[in-house]
Amino acid sequence: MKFVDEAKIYVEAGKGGNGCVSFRREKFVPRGGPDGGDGGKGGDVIISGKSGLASLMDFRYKRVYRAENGKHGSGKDKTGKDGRDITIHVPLGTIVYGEDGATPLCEITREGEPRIIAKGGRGGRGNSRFQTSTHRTPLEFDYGEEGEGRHLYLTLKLLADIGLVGLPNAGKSTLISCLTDARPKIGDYPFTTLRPSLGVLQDGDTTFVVADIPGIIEGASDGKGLGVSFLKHIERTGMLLIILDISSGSPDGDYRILLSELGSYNEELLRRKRLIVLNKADLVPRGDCAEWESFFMGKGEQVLSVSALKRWGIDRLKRELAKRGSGEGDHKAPLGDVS
Ligand SMILES: Nc1nc2c(ncn2[C@@H]2O[C@H](COP(=O)(O)OP(=O)(O)OP(=O)(O)O)[C@@H](O)[C@H]2O)c(=O)[nH]1
Ligand SMILES: [Mg+2]
Repeated sequence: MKFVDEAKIYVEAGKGGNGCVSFRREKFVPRGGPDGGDGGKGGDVIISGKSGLASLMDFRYKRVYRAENGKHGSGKDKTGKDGRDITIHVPLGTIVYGEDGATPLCEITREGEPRIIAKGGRGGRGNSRFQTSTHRTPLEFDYGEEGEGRHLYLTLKLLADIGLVGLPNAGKSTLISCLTDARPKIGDYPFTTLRPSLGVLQDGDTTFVVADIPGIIEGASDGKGLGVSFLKHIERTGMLLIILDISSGSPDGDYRILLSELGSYNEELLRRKRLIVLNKADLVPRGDCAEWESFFMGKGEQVLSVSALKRWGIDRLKRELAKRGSGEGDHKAPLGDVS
């Protein structure tokens, strides 16, 4: 399955209702004046941010969004009803482009903040609007205006505070399910995770959004495995957790591969705050943890050993994240912005 972080949709606002041509018919009033009402306005198509959504998957199944047309005007100067607007809910971090895919129309970064992306057509005027002192039986009316229709191209970069990076099978998904409310699929085979998912880590008053992404292998930046394009989802995180399987036989080699792939994707990721998490500590003798910890500390890294499976060291990890994450506020999404 391909990760869906891009979508093309077509939106069409409602057409305005037509104006009406009508004349009063009343008893004892032989020639009543015009009383054709105006048409109602077509509904707008609105786009709005919604926390809790983490992918553009839904747009794969429904690609066309139409707002309701305005109703036609009618006699007795009755204005047609306005068409209902429709609101398209997109995940926070969605960038909306026009058809060319190059000009961003808007970026949705907050919950709510509805924006009109296609305007409904105006209702047409009924014939009573055309009456003048010399023109008493007007037959003129307007048709309702067409609603705006446009193709949109949506892309999503997840807004996460912390990104989990590791080789396939290192235990990233197991770890995010310990740290947060997310429950991604866990499997004892590589590439269990095919698309990024988000979880919310709550520690006291602090809330972080953590992103679990597919595993990276050597050569991923040249397209091996699932490639590295999903790294865009962690490009804006404030901190990276480098998850190494301590039982793999070569955590140092794994570490080098990961840094090299991260660097090939974007040099800047290497300067990002990071913490090395040595996972699967339950599978090795205790002394090995201490040795690898000092090995990585010798490289100037911050390091912690945990077992995501047995939940060893998880509380300590949470505390570390809370402490570090609160240091620099630049990437930290404010509370209420997160799902
Ligand atoms: N013994 C042990 N096994 C673990 C630990 N953490 C994860 N595992 C196991 O390792 C396997 C892979 O775990 P996942 O969480 O799916 O790994 P992942 O890094 O998300 O893998 P991909 O999504 O394929 O990249 C599963 O069988 C887990 O049960 C741990 O701390 N100790
Ligand atoms: Mg996984």
